Amino acid sequence: MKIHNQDIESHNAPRIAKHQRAFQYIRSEVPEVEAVIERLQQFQIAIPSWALGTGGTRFGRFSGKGEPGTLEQKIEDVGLLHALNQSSGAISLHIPWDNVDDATKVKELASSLGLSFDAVNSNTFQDQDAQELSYKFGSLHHVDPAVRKQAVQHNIDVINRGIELGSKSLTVWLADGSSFPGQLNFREAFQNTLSSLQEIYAHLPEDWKLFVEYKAFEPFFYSMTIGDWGQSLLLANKLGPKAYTLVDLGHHLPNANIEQIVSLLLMEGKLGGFHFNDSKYSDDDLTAGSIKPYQLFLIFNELIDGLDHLGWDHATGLGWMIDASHNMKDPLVDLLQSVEAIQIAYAQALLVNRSALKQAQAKNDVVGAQEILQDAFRTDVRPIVAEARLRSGAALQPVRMFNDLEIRKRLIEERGENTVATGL
Ligand code: PSV
Ligand code: MN
Ligand code: MN
Repeated sequence: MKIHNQDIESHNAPRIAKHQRAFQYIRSEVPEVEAVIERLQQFQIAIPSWALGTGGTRFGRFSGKGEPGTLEQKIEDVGLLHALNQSSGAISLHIPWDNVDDATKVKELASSLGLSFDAVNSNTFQDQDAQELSYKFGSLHHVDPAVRKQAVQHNIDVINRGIELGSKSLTVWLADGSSFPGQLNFREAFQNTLSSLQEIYAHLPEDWKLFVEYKAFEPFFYSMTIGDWGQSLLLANKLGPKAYTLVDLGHHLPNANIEQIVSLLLMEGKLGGFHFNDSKYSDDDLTAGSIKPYQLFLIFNELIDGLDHLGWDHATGLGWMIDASHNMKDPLVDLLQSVEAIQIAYAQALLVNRSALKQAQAKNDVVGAQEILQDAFRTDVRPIVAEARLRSGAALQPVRMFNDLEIRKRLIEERGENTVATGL
């Protein structure tokens, strides 16, 4: 199915007067509103191809209906999201979950929907049918050089796929680690990982980036070979200028100060990509902003401070991606909610009075600094985000429009009830 301009206009028309009232008020309160709108219009958040179907829990999977069964259908789903919010103009692929038969056709379809390809992801955390050697005991860190070679080759294949699609980055996340003390020699595991990554790095085109994602736990529970931002940064520094750390919000030990991590990675110019989601316990992959919206705001506060300090463009300086999994809600609705939560946090952080904050910090004015942050966080920026959507030709209320147009019902009619999208 396709969403037409006419559909957007019919959705917006009855809502415009109420929106204008709310927007006029916030405009009178926030002098920099136009600059914020402009930034929001430029800001695109990539949708993960693996989050378009219903994910499982450790105990079961209750597949949704009308899920995309092919890469083309996944791209169409992201096209629907982008038509509704004009802020999801990119897709991040996971290979081989995404089977790219004809890259030219896939690229054409994506660009007809206004989409580009963000980072391509390799997968050496599962064994595939035709695969010779197993990743049960890891991939790039494996004790057996033949397994490492196979995993390196897979990453090179993924880079080549990405080149065909116009992607500019590779994300490597490894399920390499150990579950019992003594299982691994930590130093050798790390060195094996480094030399494998060096081989992959050697195949990166000049204008590409390599994102090294870390995770403290899961699937292994004693050690992960790239377990935290320090280990990722160490690798990125040793690899060279095209290698960066990728922060996934769910990959830290409980209560980690992620905003401080982000700040220091940016200080080093080594933050490359982001996986947005939210969590209460671990890698819960819940809707962004659904559990800890203040943390999301504080992260954006540091992102803006660090990007501005480096002189990096907000929209293109980092790879902005969602990494989520849905087993309760319609995946498309959940993704619309995530994008909006990210935009809200970004807009609030743009409202922080940075010069006043600096002055408060210089005077050790603890209360003043806190008030400045909370003042921005407690501003209801939803009319600003809606105005940015309106000006970009999107829906004032994307979730509402998704429901009113009965999009899922129409996708079920097209694709059927018994559909399973590839992914976790
Ligand atoms: C691992 O938990 C992870 O965050 C990595 O980014 C993977 O590519 C993705 O999730 C797989 O679902
Ligand atoms: Mn991730
Ligand atoms: Mn994860």
